[in-house]
Amino acid sequence: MNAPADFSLRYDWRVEEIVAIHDQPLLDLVAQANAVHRRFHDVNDVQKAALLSIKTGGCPEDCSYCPQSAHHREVKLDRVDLMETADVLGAAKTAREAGADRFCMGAAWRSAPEGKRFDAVLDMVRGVRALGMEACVTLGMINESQARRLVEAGLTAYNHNLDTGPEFYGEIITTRTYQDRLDTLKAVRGAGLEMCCGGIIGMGESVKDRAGMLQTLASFDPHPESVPINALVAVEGTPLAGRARIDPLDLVRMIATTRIVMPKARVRLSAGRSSLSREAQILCLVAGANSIFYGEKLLTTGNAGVNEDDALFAALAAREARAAAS
Ligand code: SAM
Ligand code: DTB
Ligand code: SF4
Repeated sequence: MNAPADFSLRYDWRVEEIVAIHDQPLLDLVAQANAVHRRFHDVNDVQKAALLSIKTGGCPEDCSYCPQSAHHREVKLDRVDLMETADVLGAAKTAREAGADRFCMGAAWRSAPEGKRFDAVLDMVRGVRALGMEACVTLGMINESQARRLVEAGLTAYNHNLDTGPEFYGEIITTRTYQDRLDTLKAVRGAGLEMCCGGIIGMGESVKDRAGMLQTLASFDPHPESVPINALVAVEGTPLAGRARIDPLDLVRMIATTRIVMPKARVRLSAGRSSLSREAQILCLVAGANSIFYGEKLLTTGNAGVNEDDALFAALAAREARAAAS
């Protein structure tokens, strides 16, 4: 059945409806997602977002996928305290020169601290904005006052992921509840910040769990402005180290479904991209992804190489442009 594309914005999706979208024949799903994508976006606009870990490791949370959790003692990772502002801004400038227009800074905190360290993050945000880039931070939980100060510093968006559906969540994280995450997202939205919120596939969850996460995200009005979809990077020493890599077509299905239920969002093809072929990545873009993390490193793990990404973008360009470049 080739369902006609529905271009309405809905906030009342049911999990069963989302599962039905996700499970339809792949070519129907991709065609439907691409139609929605074309209706709401310029498909040639694929945003490059750079990512930097500004405070690494030693996190008190026990997220079982995460190499930065202090609970996973077998992980080989050097802890690094909050970086100097000048070094962060140097990295942002380099990323801008390489073609990134969004700079995302991640800190391994349970919740954002107060005092000198929070003030330093505000300086980083101001500095990134002064470079003419979008600025996004992910600092763990924040309260309304911190969200307001981030807005005043010019922050574009706050990233805080739901990670998975509400029913599976407790299998992955025990130190912070789903409701804690929703409260942080409420503070983000309440302050007028753009919301960047998504999750991870490949942790052992079912399609219903994936749909449960999308249903929760799509019940925000307005929908999150950006939705990162990560494929698990199974890091040695974490409890999920033994998980098999997902089938790239599962990622395509997840991205297409995200695009259909949240038509206006920037859907970011995030962690796990380095193990995808060029063609699988292009299929993700056809299915509605319109942003990638660009740069050799994610937070602590490797990303697709910049040379490969430049080749990917060259392959996407018009033939005349490709000929001129060669
Ligand atoms: N501590 C902050 C928090 O959790 O909100 C910010 C940093 S945290 C590393 C940001 C997100 O990265 C997580 O919510 C998760 O979705 C993603 N992530 C972390 N480790 C990952 C992994 N091994 N594979 C895929 N995604 C991962
Ligand atoms: C998101 O959803 N993915 C990014 C960003 N938001 C902060 C982080 C991916 C981290 C992958 C594992 C690592 O490199 O440590
Ligand atoms: Fe800490 Fe964030 Fe990693 Fe969880 S995902 S352990 S909160 S850095």
